[in-house]
Amino acid sequence: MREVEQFGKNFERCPVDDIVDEGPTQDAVPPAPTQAETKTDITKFSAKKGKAAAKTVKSKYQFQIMLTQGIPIQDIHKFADPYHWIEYFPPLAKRDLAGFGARIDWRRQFVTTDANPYFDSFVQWQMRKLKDMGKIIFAKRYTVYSPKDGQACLDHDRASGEGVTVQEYTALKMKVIEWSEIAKQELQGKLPAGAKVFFIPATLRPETMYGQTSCFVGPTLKYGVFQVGSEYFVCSPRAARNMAFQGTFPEWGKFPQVATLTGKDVVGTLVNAPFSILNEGVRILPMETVKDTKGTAVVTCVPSDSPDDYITSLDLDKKADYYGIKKEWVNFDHILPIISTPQYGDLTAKHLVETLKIQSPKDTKKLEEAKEKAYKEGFYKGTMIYGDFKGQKVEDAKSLVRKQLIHQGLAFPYAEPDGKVISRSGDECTAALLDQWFMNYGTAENGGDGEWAKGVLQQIEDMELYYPEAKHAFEQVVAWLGNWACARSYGLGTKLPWDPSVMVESLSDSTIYQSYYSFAHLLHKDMFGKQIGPLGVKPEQLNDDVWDYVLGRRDRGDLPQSDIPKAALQTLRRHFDYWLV
Ligand code: ZZB
Repeated sequence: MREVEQFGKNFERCPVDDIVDEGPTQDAVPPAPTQAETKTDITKFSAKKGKAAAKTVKSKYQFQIMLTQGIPIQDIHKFADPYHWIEYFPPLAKRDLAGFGARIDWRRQFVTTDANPYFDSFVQWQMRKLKDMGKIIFAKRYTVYSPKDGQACLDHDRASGEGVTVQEYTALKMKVIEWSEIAKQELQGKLPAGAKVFFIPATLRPETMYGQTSCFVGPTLKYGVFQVGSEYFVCSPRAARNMAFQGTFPEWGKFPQVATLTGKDVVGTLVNAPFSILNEGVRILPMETVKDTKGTAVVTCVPSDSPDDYITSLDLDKKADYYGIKKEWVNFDHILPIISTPQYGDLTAKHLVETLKIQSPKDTKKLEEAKEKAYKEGFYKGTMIYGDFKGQKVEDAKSLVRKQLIHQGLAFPYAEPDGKVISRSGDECTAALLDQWFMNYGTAENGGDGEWAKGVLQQIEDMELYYPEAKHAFEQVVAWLGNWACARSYGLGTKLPWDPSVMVESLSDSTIYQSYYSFAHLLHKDMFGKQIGPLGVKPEQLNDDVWDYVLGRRDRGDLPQSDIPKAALQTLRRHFDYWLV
């Protein structure tokens, strides 16, 4: 629809530069794994191959993808109507399946969504049933979101970034005590007198905050000073844009920027580091490897547990003059043991930097390895040896320290997509905190009540599978699945029965749809359910009691209240029962 508006009905206004040649491209290479599975979400399943990866043709726009599928250009605009898709493709699919030699019982064909009123009724029943059972809940959750489209951007709505999910951080509020000289000049007249300004590092390790010795910025990166109510935050504009959709700023989607600063200009600024033993404050220092594509581009420095921070601090300490900083700003002699681990002792970062012989902050490969090891050992085997949760396992202390920080107004939750996601409308997606309907699949660890997951895990346990890895893979999916957003506001689908402004998401209505094949041919003759089938049942006759009966939720003898003849009900039930073991 957007491309038709943009380029005209036959896409005649698409700039020539944007028409790209066909041919294999980088897209053919599976995307790099998103966020190593070694952090807080250590068990997270990350799809390495997907539809996006399988596409071998470099096509910038949807209409170009369709052209490569052989659809004539003058027909493409018709696909702006979602119903055109389900008219257009089924005959082609049938042709190809027949050509392929597949033997298919075409009497049982049906299209899903409300394009077929019989199937629509079946999905509505299923959704009501799940809601009554407490399996569908309404809650606020982080979701990959396209500001341009004004809605969640699920996997199949993405031009790139399939499989990318949301990573949650703790955003720390480091209050400015004294600006560097250059920053002071830069900010003159831009902030009210006595303004409360905070540097906002994003961390995955709130439990290590006791050991902060400084805070890093990328010297060449651009930072914004953003007004957040009566306070001001310093972070990358990209991070501020994410926060704008998470309720951090007073107005949804807005992140007013009052000044711009370059990283090197703020070096030397003294900031308060919440929970740090250095309560007189820590200094902002330069770190070349800070990326502006991750977190807030402000990184708090914990040299006891972060190998990157340890080696950078060591380098800054050794070459203070070269970096134009004062040696005492680095606090290299204030490294605090916070976590004790069986393998790496109580200064994990130092141990790993030394044993892996990491020489400089530029040893990126070895540092990546060290970081992964530090995360794993710290999270699974570490014990707190400092702070309020001394003696407790890091696994438990992590969220307790985070809660404390947030509770005391020293931090707030921050989330972002853990990789770049571009929506089909060409928008770079953010993470947004949205009210949503969810399938309560989650385990206790990943946001659900755990009940459903427990049952599923038991069933997996009881299954005899040919490959033991398959069992493991199933278990991983249960751990990763979390609460699944099951509704969306556009496209095709069955309307959510109690909230018709949204539609059942396309995977959520597919979990038991296979059972529909057992009686589809009895209900309707054509795939759209326009011609009534041999039992003479009309879609409006299919109330919830009837579905309960047909799908085995009532005893065989317990016929539902319905004007469908008894024999027809029993036939439907028998066709379903046939497949039960
Ligand atoms: C404090 C801290 C203490 C961190 C620790 C780590 C560790 P990751 O793991 O690569 O996803 N970080 C955050 N933003 C950036 C950025 N823009 N550029 C470079 N580094 C960044 O990144 C998450 C961690 O990397 C964050 O958590 C932050 O440093 C840093 F003991 O905050 B952390 C083994 C690691 N230990």
